[in-house]
Amino acid sequence: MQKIVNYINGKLIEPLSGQFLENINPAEGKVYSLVPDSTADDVQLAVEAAQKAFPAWSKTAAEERTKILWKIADLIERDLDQLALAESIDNGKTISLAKSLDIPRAASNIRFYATAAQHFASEAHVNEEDSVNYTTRFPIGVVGCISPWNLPLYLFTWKIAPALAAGCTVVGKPSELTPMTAYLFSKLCMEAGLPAGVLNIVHGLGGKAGQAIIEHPAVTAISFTGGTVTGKKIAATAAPMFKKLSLELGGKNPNLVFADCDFDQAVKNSIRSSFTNQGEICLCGSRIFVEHSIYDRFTEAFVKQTKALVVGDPLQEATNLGALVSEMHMKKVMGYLTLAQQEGGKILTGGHALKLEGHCAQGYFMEPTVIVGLDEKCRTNQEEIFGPVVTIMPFDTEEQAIAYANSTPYGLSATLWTENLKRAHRVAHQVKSGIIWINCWLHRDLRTPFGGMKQSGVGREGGWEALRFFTELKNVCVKL
Ligand code: TXE
Repeated sequence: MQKIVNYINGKLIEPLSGQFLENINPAEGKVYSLVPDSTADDVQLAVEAAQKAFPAWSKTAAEERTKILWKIADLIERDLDQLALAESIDNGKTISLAKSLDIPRAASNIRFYATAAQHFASEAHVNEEDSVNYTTRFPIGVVGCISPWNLPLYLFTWKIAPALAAGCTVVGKPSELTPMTAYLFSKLCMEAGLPAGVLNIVHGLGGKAGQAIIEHPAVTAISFTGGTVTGKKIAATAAPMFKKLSLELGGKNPNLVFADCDFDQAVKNSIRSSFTNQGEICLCGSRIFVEHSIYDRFTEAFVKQTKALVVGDPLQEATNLGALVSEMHMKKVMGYLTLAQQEGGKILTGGHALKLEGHCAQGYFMEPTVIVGLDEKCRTNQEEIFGPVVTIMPFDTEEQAIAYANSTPYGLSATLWTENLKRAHRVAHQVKSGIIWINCWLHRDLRTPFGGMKQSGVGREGGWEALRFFTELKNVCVKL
């Protein structure tokens, strides 16, 4: 059985305890590899390596950092097929999505920050009368980057690329449910000549290895993506230690469809924003609000297209939805279907677990599910389900649509469908979300700030924001 190991101080090593956890292929429901059950001792080794590497890496010329990161991106592209296959097996996502989205985006993340390192500049404030201030930024030190299971290599690289570009050294921890591509990535970093200790990857459980990273006094900043409950716990540990925190947490995103939309585009893209990656994307639009006059027509077309989606073996190119990430997660998602019905919801399509044939017979598959008949306040519409489940509800006025959109504790993203330009801007300004997409979804420009309001997080990733996060400011005032 394949053993994943930690990447510490430039070497691939087993956890000090010798203990491993089972890593399951969710499409087969079977253990297929072992992942280190790392402890605080492994984290200690990783932090020491990162501390040792920090002085040299933080002083390495930006141009040199660019060259190494660029090489890593080249290697990801060279190994695209192998990495996509590994991601699909580890997570249950379709191979087609891993090939078209996850792995290409991992390479883009690295390339984007490889070049950004050279364009990051200081500010100056000149007082004509008597002084000049200049504000410099220094890499903040050893940082912790903790990522989730839904977009494994995509989100892991989204954090470590700006950290490394800024001159920080990193202790990273991918999700214990999807560790494989981060392990393959560590080999690429070695091949690209990343100096020892600059990036360290410690595998293991969140409450053990993850918590040890958060608690370590030498880790100065934490960039975390995951559930809101975990985010609260991390904030409670890190805040009294005055660590810098970037938290990208859950979402319960509204998708507002106005009667004046481009109907076909709205339906087609709402299917994407509902069910891409089995609905396991924090940006998925799980609450669809449709203007009354087109509600019946939209619902009918949406259900028809949902029924046409193929749930199946993630390794088949024709599959639209693969397996959910774990048995536990599938039980959680299925539990919400029971709740939705108790709350008075009617399932128009889906609602069942699926038993596939052949090697996927024991996998965690379920039908994409559409629910109607619920109000915006019920638990089904307030809590993050994080699976292929959406609700559709009608609204009458623009004000009502905005109120519904803002009715949850979350504020990550929102999607609007309307051909009325004034309305689009008016609504965009009133919806309390960090990201608004008008007539599109998951249309990303890596320069833009990424993150949420309210319980969807603290801080923003992306563009300069991430480089600012991984650096510390110093203002120097010179009296003329
Ligand atoms: O995430 P966790 P889980 C949501 C989604 C999902 C729920 C739980 O609703 O059902 O979160 O998923 C590490 N200290 N999202 O349990 O636990 C953990 O090992 C330090 C939304 O998988 O938040 C993993 O590496 N680290 C989300 C990472 O945190 C800790 C994507 C995320 O795990 C830790 C995924 C601790 N105390 C789930 N506890 C999104 N917004 O994209 C856990 N971890």
